[in-house]
Amino acid sequence: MRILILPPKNPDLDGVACALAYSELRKLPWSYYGTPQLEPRILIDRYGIAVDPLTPADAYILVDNSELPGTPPFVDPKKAIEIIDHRPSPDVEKNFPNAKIQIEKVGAAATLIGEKFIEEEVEPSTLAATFLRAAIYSNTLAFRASIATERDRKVYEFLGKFAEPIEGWLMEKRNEAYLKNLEEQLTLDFRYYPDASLGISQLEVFGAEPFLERIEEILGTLRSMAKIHGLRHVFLNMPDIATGTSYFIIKDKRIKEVLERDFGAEFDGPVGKRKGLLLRKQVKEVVKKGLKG
Ligand SMILES: [Mn+2]
Repeated sequence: MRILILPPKNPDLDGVACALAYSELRKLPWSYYGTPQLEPRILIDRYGIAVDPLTPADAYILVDNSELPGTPPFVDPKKAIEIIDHRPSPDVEKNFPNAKIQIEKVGAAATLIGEKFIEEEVEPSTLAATFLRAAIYSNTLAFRASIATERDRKVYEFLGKFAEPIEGWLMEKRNEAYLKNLEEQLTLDFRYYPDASLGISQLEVFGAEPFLERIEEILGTLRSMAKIHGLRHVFLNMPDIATGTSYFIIKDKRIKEVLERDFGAEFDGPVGKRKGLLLRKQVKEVVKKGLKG
């Protein structure tokens, strides 16, 4: 019986790290469907990772995914025999009736895979440890995100004995790629909410200065996104993982008022900041409410 390990479609680093490391632990092939995101692409290039062919298997193990939309289209959900994820998924038992399911709320699915190495007393290879460790670091925003748990920290520390410490390098590479394709990146990670005529772009940076030097360009991109989608209000949410400071780039007076009042942001012209990282999912409802009120 051929069993294939798969991360979600277009996987992020968490998904790729889980599949790669679990493949090592279980001695099973892994592959991915779609295009890996920027961070896993950087590491796949660095280490010259080749995956097993993506052909239908007799059974599947899904990692960092427990939902149908994230599941590659050729996978028959009835053939999923194991699911490992870290986000609640209410219909998981209905959607994957034959799977052994492990869903536990930690900062990264990579933490759950790392724990299996610890429990089974297996030493991970440098490669597996490096991927898992970088995934935990990135997913928890360097442990500054509220989703980070003690379990994430523990596994991160354990993996440190085997991994190459590449997190800083990876964050710098990511910044470089963002700076090279700033407009594209802002457009890619733009979400909009027609009910509030609001659009929010997000950029997770590691060191904000080089981005703050390009305010006019950022404002220009936001303006054209507003125009394209017919939105009255737009801004950029820019958490800086290096310092744990959140930046907001914005011309809109009303949004500034909401961010000052509800999140304690301090503005100097179009740039606002506050201590502590805020993600778009944390600010969007508050801003929407503020715009309506
Ligand atoms: Mn994940």
